Amino acid sequence: MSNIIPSSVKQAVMGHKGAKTDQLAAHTVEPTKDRITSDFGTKQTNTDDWLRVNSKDQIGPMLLEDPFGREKIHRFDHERIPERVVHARGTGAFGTFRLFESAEDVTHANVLTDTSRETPVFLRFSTVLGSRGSADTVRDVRGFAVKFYTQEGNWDIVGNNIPVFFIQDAIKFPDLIHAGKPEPHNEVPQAQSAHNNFWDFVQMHSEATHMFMWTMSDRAIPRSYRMMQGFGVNTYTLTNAAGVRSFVKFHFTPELGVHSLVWDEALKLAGQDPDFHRKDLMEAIDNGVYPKWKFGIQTIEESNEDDFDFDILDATKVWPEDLVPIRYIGELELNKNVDEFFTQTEQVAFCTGHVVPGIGFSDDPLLQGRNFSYFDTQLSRLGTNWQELPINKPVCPVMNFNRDGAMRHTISKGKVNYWPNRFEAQPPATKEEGGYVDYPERVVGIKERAKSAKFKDHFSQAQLFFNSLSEIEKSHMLAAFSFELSHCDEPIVYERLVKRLADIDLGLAQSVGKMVGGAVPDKAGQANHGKKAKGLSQMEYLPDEPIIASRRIGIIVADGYDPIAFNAIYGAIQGAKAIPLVIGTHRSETFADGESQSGKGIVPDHHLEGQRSTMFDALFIPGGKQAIETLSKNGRALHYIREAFGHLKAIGATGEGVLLVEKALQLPTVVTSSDNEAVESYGVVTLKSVHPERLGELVSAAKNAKGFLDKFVYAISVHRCWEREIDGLSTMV
Ligand code: HDE
Repeated sequence: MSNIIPSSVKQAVMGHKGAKTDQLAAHTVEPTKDRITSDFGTKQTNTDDWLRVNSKDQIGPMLLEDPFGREKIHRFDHERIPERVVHARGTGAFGTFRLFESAEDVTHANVLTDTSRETPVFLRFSTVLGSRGSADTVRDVRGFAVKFYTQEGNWDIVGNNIPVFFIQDAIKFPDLIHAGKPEPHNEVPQAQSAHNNFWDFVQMHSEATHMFMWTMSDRAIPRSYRMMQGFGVNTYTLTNAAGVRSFVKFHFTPELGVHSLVWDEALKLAGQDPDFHRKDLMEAIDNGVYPKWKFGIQTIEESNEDDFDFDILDATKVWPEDLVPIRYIGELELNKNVDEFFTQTEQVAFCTGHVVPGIGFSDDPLLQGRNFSYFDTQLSRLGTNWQELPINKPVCPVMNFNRDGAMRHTISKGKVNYWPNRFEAQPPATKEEGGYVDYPERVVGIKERAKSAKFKDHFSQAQLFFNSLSEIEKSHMLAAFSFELSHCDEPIVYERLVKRLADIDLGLAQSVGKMVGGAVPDKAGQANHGKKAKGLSQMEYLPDEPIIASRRIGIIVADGYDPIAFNAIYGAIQGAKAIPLVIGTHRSETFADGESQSGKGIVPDHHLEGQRSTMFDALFIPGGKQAIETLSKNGRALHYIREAFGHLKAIGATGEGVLLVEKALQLPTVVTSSDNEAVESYGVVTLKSVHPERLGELVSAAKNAKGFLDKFVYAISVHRCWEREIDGLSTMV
């Protein structure tokens, strides 16, 4: 049942071409049927036995002389390169950036003004703290690094899924990362901020407060890379043709809405499927459900720089959308998976310093440090000539006299390697010819190690963020702090942090304090200003329509399942571009009710022990008397339903399947089934008596729709049934 990709979609995926993919093709080798050779091309007769001196019937010593044996082991010994010092764990894909509105009023960058262009991109998502082999679903910031291969050179936005950062000045980065990474004495814990050192550091650096509020929110446990926002975070600049400069922040907003896992699910997935996010991205692209983001800019004219009560160059602050609206001007789509992980996703090298004419930097003290760091780190990770690696090459011509260095590939002809020279070498380009012109900025000041006064406000926006969250998000934040601080065993760490929370919200500080122990504050440190802002709660980012495209829906069956309900729902899910996956009691042929003699069974995609409920967005149980009798005696099947309910997922059941849900949940208020019509209660959609007409066609999914299918699809599209949590039902199963 697993081949759900229509061939038309497959062709579209395979046929995707672009300037970058064409360029990469020249470096790509297809698998061949050629005989194995050494690295230098000599065919081998035996690749299994090292050359050795044997005596009769007795194995003898191996010879160092064997060049093939040595070559193979030597190549293997040196396969690893240093992992990224942060953001080591990641995954990437190719795509296309399209502009639908010119931003020529603020920039002369062609990539942001020429609406007829399609710019190829490579996007790498990552976690920050974990090593290359760590799990995808840990609580952490996610990297969102985009390389635009523009006709004027590479432009990199090396962003995150959270719009602010922990520190204001790049010089603090090594301390921050040392504090967050595993502790030095025992290399524990992996990929977690839940430890003494992290909370010790961020408490002592009050500028980190705003950001740690975000990492304790659901933003740090995304459901999918495809369902999170991307932010450039730092303040860049744009300059228009008339030479007027604006400050800018970059935004990517996902078409599918912003959704998260629930914490218990994230914890379990880290063990059950550490590659969950990687696989999710590949699966969506393979199925032709291309992830898309709207691309937006917030701009502030240079002359208005001082109009705000925060410094617009401070990366610990957002520019509230009520003050500076986002203008959406383009769209980014991912449409091609990588051909090889190492040479593409691992070797891709992003640098904040890579900008194109019309885009520049500001004096943001974090950005300026980053401009040094990214270039520098590529040297230790990839070596001097990293810019020549196929994935990093621009699609436009490169011409300069940078030469040599280890592993130089390009063969540059000619007698000179300098400019100017006695030949007809071209001078550097003028602005009109597309040359990069640095903005002529007057800089006068005192050389000192200090930042301006506005950088000292560390709590106002942390309060703004907290106040703007929904009650559900706030309760998740309380749970997150409780989890994290309960992993800190030094009272000085959690007591101080609870006290810090009283600078944001006294109620939050008291609730966390009670959970984690130690003194519970009785008065606020800094009074909460009570203000809220638009765009901070992720609940604001739902898709415009009730869509379920790319959602994974598990259909639980056993021998004797009801084929009418099964086929109707399976087909409808496929029609809505979601992914139906059949879960059986085993992965061998399973027969529908009355079909066991016909020999035409289905082979489930998985069995109940192989893939857990955590891997699906919703469950459907089609019923069938014999099937439900079997499943009622199967503890794992009952646990599946209970767990999915606890994780607030939509559950659909028809016929005898309703009895299984009743048995699993033991919550009479939830399964309020009726014989003849579809009923929805707490995201559980049931229909007792199955008739194709009552199942309905998928016409218009909506909460008050009549048919079973419309109701079920709507319940999936809203992502989670929050009412279960609000009414305290999710913890009862
Ligand atoms: Fe990074 N960061 N960073 N960072 N960062 C790296 O560069 C650094 C910061 C971000 O998928 C490193 O190539 C400093 C903010 C992403 O390959 C390194 C500072 C934001 C990635 C580095 C920051 C980021 C990195 C490690 C403080 C969000 C992964 C490997 C001034 C806007 C890129 C590498 C990829 C990677 C330095 C802060 C995002 C060491 C010094 C703020 C998405 O150069």
